[in-house]
Amino acid sequence: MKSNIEAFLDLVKERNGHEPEFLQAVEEVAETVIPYIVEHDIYYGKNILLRMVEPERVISFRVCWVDDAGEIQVNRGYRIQMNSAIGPYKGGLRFHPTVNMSILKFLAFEQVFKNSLTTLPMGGGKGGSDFDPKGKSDNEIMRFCHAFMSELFRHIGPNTDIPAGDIGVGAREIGFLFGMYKKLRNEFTGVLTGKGMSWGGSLIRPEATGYGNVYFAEKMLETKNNSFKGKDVVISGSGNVAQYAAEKVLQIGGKVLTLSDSSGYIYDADGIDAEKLAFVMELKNVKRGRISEYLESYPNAKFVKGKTPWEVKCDIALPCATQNELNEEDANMLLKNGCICVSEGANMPSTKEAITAFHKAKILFAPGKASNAGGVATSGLEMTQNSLRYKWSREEVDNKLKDIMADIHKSCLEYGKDDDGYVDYVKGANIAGFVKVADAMLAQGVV
Ligand code: NDP
Ligand code: 2IT
Repeated sequence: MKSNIEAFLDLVKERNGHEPEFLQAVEEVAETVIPYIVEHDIYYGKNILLRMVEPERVISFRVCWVDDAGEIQVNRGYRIQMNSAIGPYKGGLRFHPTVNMSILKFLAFEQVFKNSLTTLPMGGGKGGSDFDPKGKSDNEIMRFCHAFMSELFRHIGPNTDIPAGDIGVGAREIGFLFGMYKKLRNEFTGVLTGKGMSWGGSLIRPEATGYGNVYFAEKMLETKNNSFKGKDVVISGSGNVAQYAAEKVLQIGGKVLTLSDSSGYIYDADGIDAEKLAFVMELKNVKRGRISEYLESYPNAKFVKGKTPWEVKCDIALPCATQNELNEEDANMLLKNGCICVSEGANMPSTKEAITAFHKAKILFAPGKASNAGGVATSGLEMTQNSLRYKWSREEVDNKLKDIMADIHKSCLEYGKDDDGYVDYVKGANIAGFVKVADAMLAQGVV
């Protein structure tokens, strides 16, 4: 006879067979949550997980815009409104040529659990476009964002669905999207988060995902009476999450050895210090250059083309670029080199096989839905400030972020401890995230 997990996954595969990333995210949750459901009568037999894997609504739309050469371009826009049991849909927008239904459904599904873990009242959603921002002028970005919002505006709102940034969507894009929303609705509301500081944004939101990931890793290390002090840290990516993860690691005494982008990684054996990080921020955020250009200013470093940084010996690894960027071979290399802690800043950067290797070796491993939740949590704090028409200080927001990351860590311990005392943070995050959403769904009936 098939197990409950197999039967469930067969059904999900039958319906979504062509969506590998979505199936990967669902499988990870099913394997940890179904045994919990089976043991708890209030959840058993209610098809709750089957309801949770079906988006409440999927919106797909055409985005037409004119490029600088006068050519008409056509892209696809999406918004997945996954689950609103505990609050309005909330989650980022990704602009990247790989964006499709599978990627966005995996991200939206993870978002539901992540948002539940933050302790704030936010449902889960995700959206974006297959638009490629690389090499586009500011005017092209603006025209695309305006065209994208000229359809999305009718599906979102400050009490309905509140998008934010993700890969390819940062402060510049949020500005253009907000401008068009405000014009079309004639309303100044907190409909997007990650806004600029002079027009409703929250202090610490730009830093929050990277900082939060490091706060979470600190909590994990504390359980082993350990810390970042004097540790070698390998980071992938060089965008928003990677930059602020690096900044926080430096502030608490770690040494950052690598950063990367989709072309390869840089390895600086002397460490990427605050001055070098400021250079990277200018290079990536203002000049919109490539990470390999780091060598033009710091020729002692090396650039390893076409590879990920997991082959560099380290104590702590922070994958902060994209999904499935760390596979089984990478995991084994990290373990062989003595890595004691992996904390995901990106969404689903480790493959299933890599996670199994970390668990087998019993090292500290945090899944993104727990460790990168600081970004959306601070988005939640931005929404609160918008509703209050008030602004908290940097210190107030940072303290709230720290408290939230500590609470998420506590929830993982509550639900993730194995019999031998090892903490399975994947199990902990999945079950803790599930319980709150499932309770709300049960209370609201079959809708
Ligand atoms: P950015 O667009 O700021 O940066 C993305 C970085 O990842 C870039 O360095 C980019 O390199 C690299 N990257 C993207 N795609 C690939 C790829 N296919 N292979 C290798 N490298 C790649 O995005 P963020 O920093 O905001 O997001 C990074 C990750 O963190 C994503 O998984 C995102 O979902 C997750 N996340 C983001 C949050 C946020 O608040 N921004 C919150 C929680 C999670 P290149 O320039 O070459 O494309
Ligand atoms: O994956 C994520 O949590 C994000 N991209 C941030 C979402 C948000 O609404 O701030």
